[in-house]
Amino acid sequence: MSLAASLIPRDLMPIYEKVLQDQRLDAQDGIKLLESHDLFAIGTIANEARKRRVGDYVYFNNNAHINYSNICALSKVCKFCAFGKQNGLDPEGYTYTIEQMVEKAKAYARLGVTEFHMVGGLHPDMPFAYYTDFLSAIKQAVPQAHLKCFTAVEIDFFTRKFKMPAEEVLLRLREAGHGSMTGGGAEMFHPEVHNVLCRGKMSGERYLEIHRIAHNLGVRTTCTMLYGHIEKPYHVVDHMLKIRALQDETGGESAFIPLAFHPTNTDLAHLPGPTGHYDLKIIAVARLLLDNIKAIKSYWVMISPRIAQVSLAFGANDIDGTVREEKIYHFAGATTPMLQEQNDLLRLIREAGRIPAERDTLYNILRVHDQAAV
Ligand code: V47
Repeated sequence: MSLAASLIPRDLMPIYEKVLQDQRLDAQDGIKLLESHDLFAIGTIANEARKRRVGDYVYFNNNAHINYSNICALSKVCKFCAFGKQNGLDPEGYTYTIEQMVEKAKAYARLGVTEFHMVGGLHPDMPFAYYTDFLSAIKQAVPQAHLKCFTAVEIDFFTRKFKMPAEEVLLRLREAGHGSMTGGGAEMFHPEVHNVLCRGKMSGERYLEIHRIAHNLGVRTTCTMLYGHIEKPYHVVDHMLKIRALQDETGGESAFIPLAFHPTNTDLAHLPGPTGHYDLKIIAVARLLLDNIKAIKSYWVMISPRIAQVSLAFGANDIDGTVREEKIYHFAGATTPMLQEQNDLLRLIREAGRIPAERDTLYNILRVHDQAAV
């Protein structure tokens, strides 16, 4: 028996054997893993799956988040969100002008940023031209940058507000310089959870439909799951398997990012939020169930650089990027930093015994940092 196998308890052994035989796990396997407290065993199985499927590279990129506005028509709907503000009623509400967006983009481009991650609230008043104009103005100012913008929730909002099918919205955004979509807004698909977290918001089915439409147009997306609130293991498994089924169909998801719920300043502030143990378990289960998504991303802003680093031994192979500016999580009281310099990311990855691979948004490798730090 190998050292790894000796760490696996009897009840998880069939799952480990499936991984060794490259067999797909099912819903019951997912629930068994989530119900187990044997984190080392779960991590060992996930790490084995990671090694077999994607090797030793850990991806990161030089990115900057720019949240164009926090004015949101859903600010009273999404109980988990502290970012969205009511139009005209909240002193913390803001909307950047196109000039402000361009200035930010130019300043970040001087720091070597290759990707702008731009999402915002559902602004009830801005015209469609606001979005296409900021895309084209930024693209003109920083032509080399990839504009990873808008969640499925924003795209769905644009279809209703501007009375266009999703295909047309996406094609017009693409003409203006849009590159790919972000994965936010998925929350948790299961109606039992969705109805408590955000009753009245776009459904999980619609999120998946928007992603399907995007993939069919050749627009890549990432996908997410908000965890650590009221969910049970079967809700987590349901969410992941729905994403897996879509990925079987289209192959358009480049990464899965579990988002750790931060309760401060939200309507769910009475909840404690996830622990480090659960963060690691979720990453591991994502690696194991999502056998068709190559990048399982640990978003250090939400789980801290330390847990993100440890998660590299639990199935993760992507540590997001430099980020630089983050509002959604910090409005919810996050105390994590907003910036990790490239050297910080390299150190986290190297100390975990892995190889840092700097990537672009679409996972083309720009540089493998395989030399020791200087
Ligand atoms: O859509 C909102 C979530 C998302 C809270 O695509 C919260 O590569 C935790 O989607 N606690 C935005 N989460 C972040 C996001 C993201 C981040 C990094 C990478 C990518 C990617 C996407 O954050 C929102 C919502 O689902 N969120 N409020 C909160 N209190």
